[in-house]
Amino acid sequence: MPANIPLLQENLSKLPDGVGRPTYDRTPLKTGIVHVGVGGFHRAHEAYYTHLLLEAGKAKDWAICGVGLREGDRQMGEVLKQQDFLYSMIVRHPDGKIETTVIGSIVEFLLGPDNPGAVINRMAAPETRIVSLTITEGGYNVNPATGAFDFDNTDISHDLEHPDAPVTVFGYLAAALRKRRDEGREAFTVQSCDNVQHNGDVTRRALLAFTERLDPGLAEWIGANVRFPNAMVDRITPRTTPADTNYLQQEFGLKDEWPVTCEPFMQWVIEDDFSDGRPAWEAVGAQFVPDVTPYEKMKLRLLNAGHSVLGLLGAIHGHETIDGCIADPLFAGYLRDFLDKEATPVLDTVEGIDLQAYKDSLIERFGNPNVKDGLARICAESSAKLPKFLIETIRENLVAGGSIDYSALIIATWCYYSDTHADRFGKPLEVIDEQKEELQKAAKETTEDPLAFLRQEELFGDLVKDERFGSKYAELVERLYADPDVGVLMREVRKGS
Ligand code: CS2
Repeated sequence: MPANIPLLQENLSKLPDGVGRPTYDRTPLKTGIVHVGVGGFHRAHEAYYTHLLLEAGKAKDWAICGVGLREGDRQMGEVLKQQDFLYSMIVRHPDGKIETTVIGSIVEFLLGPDNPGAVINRMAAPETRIVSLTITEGGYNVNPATGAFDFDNTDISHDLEHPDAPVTVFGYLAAALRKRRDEGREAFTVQSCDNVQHNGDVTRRALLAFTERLDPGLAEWIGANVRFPNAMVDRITPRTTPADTNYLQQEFGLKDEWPVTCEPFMQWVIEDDFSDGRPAWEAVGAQFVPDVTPYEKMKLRLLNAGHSVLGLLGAIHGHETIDGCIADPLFAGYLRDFLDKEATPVLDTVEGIDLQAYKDSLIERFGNPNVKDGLARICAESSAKLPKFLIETIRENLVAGGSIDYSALIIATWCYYSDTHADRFGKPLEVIDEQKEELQKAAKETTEDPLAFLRQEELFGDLVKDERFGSKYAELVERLYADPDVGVLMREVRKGS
């Protein structure tokens, strides 16, 4: 395809038939949602649900203003701006079918570091009724073991001292909500879209802890007026690669600087608890339920934990993607056993949810050979993920006398990975983690003290004191350090169970 069509509103009509595009008029849309953290996931999930609703003519007041709070968000803002805030979503099916759609629900983007006041004003504007968040598991600034808000964070101290020029999401939310209160407006809903159990409650507690220090009167107003719906969010969204941009170029002559690619599956289960109205997302597949607990627990402890299982073991073994792991019977078998023998027994059974079928579908989704989900993305920020995805499962199995061997090997592998930053052949691995240095320091002591990694209280609480877990972990980590061929240990764990 020789043409080279830059992605722009005025070029939409020039795109070949194979590309879906907004058929709604974007000009009169009102911005009802301000979203903090515009990455792949937001663009493949909330922004897509909202796009579908705009297509159905049901969301004219709910277009999205993207917000970045970090310097690292600048590039996304620039690309979106340059493309009239349009981007392509490439959905890759397991049978090779690919669907491409240009999404039009984002209509604006603001970067906090450039102009904090503009972000505060946008959030405080009368038409804004929801501020939604994908700020990652680690973004809630709470101690993973105790759940307490971390006031030692220097950015939080900054925001307490400079409430009109904040840098953290809590500073922004507090400033915008204060403005709304002072100007006599309704509060907006704060809607978390992160993989955190009871993500709404966690956001609420964090924001209240912060504002109580800042301004107790405001905290009281927030407590009484702001709603924080809990939600389970799901769609596997790998990092965009040059293969994605090249695909659009070659197939359609379309030049999009930053498309998003994802699997066909998507799910969004939300508690219907909004301060000032919401889009009718149920019309395009979202589920509104009174209590999201069973859904989120199931998803975090099966899907997300399952990802970490494959990510950590697979990285050390030398695999590169999730589908590559599933194609290896040892890994597919280990994952299924972990899900059946350790994750499932401590999940509540829920009427209407068939856990066996859910697990079957997970393995199918992970195995999608066209979604090349890199293990580096999965392993990134494990220190924020594992306390939420895996460590609770271990703790509950210890109480119930259940199996813990599969999990012990995963933690041992995490230790090895944090120490060596290399796979079993010595090939360097990309390690991205806010706690990278602390993790490595603790892991390095393993040869002297096999339990050193487990002694990190912030991550593991008092797990190290459990004799059964400690001795299994110590045995596995020592063997892994002696011979990092993790496959041997995986086979043994499976045999022993
Ligand atoms: C992944 C998630 O971050 C991770 O490790 O497990 O990003 C996962 O792909 C999504 O939660 C799927 O909904």
